Amino acid sequence: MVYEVYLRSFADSNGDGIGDIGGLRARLPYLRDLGVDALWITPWYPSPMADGGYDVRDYCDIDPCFGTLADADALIAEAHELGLRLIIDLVPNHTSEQHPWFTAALAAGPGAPERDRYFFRDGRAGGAEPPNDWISAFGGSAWSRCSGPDGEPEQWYLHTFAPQQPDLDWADPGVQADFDAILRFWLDRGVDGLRVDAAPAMAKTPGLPDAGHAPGALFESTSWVDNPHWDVEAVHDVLRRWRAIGDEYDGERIFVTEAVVNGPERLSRYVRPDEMHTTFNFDYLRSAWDAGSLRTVIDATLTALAPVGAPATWVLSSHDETRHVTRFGRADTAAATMGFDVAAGSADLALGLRRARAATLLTLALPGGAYLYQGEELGLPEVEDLPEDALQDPTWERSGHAARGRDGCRVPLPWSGQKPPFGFTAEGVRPWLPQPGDWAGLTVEVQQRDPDSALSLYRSALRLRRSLAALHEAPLTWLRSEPEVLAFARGRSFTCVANLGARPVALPVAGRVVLTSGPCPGHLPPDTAAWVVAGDPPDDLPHGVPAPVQRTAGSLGG
Ligand code: TEU
Ligand code: CA
Repeated sequence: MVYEVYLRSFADSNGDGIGDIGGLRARLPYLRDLGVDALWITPWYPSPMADGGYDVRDYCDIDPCFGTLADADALIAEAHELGLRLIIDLVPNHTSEQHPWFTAALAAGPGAPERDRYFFRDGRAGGAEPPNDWISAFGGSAWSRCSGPDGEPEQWYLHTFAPQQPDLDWADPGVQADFDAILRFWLDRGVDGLRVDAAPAMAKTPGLPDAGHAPGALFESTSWVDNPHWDVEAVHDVLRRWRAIGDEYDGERIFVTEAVVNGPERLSRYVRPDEMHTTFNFDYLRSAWDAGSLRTVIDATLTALAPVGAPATWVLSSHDETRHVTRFGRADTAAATMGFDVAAGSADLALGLRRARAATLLTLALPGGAYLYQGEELGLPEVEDLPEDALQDPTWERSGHAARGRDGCRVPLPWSGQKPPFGFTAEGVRPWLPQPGDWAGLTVEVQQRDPDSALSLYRSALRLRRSLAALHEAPLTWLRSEPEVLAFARGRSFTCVANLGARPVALPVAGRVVLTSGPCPGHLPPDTAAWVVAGDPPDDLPHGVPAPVQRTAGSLGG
């Protein structure tokens, strides 16, 4: 299980209100105790932070607000000592507008070779209109116009994300060679893997033809077919090149791509044997809380990955998505894109939490790897009422204030205490995003004492997941169940049952219940999941599995 650390919001060690490497180092034992195998850390490079660090000014250093290279080295060493592997975030599609490559390209002027690293083009309509109809993931055109030294408007440059994030042209040999060196820089320092940001953006159809986007179209890449700026075949040349580099290193160095593409078959292409090891499964994240949809996604995922032999991944939340406690508490439980779900309506958080707990047991029982986003283990909801003047995500401005963006899932974690900053930073310091005043009951301090807390559930589930051999290797087999129930076996000894319907159901399998996501008074209530093992429970039943008989080792449904 890989734990996503959104560094700015994890823990602050120096009292500036921004999470940092020191804060993470201090909390590594917490992550080990949670049962994490590896950490993925969001970008920590020097950055003007126009997009939370996904706008990189220097790929081979650490931003002073996060620490130093020496801190990074210490983190890698300490994580390894605790048996935790470390995956860093590589942002190859675009740099910061302040990267020396881009400032040099701007200064060199139209036609200069410095501009070949990026996409500079003349505008249409005598220069006044963007070169084509491509759109930005944060809203609006994907092109911005630059001005010359005299202030006169000149060429346009491409940015799939914010204007502060100009796209690199990966057909350029210099770009390719420089990133080879960047990969080696970090692999040499001992990182165990790289998460490849926005991988489908890394190739464009030559000639940059129009995509045919309708006016006002959103960046809905899951529905695009033959799009000239997303999921273009040449992306895979880059991935193969990197895989070859990773394979030169000792130990297991892994790559995981972030690729929001059109369905499992397209996704499976990112994990062919000579490409990446794994890729995030956004179809699972986007699925509604609905047995039929989830079952379809699970089957389609496993079917598409089988021929390429890559393990599946399962993910419910990330720093880009509405937290799933909130999502599952809404009338429409499917995920929207990057905070473009402002009209989604209010959420019943008690319902959302019940479903989120059930979803955790479902997710952790599926074959393959799971990703957990920080705070998910605390059952944190999306913070939907951040004051407008606190919002920092470029989506907010780029959408003309139509979408609040992703800040609501990035609020700093509550560790301890009764009021903000809840141990995230020094007492009296304002975290970079304000925390809700009513999170005292959600802190790590409170939850680790409560056997019924979300944190205790995650610890128990992760502990069991390690100890139950069936959850490591055995394939998934669906069991006969009511349509609104998901029931599957892993091998002969383990079953997961989740009731997504509105009525209680009898547990459709015999065996001993080793963990449930909520109270199970003789049956499986709505929005509840259970893990059942054949025969005796394993000797090392997780500590943290609470005493109430109906929740553990009781036999459900007779
Ligand atoms: O996200 C970008 C990305 O590829 C997807 O999130 C996709 O654009 C979206 O779901 C629409 O289909 C990554 C980072 O995770 C995000 O935080 C950054 O803002 C972005 O890249 C730019 O680097
Ligand atoms: Ca700090």
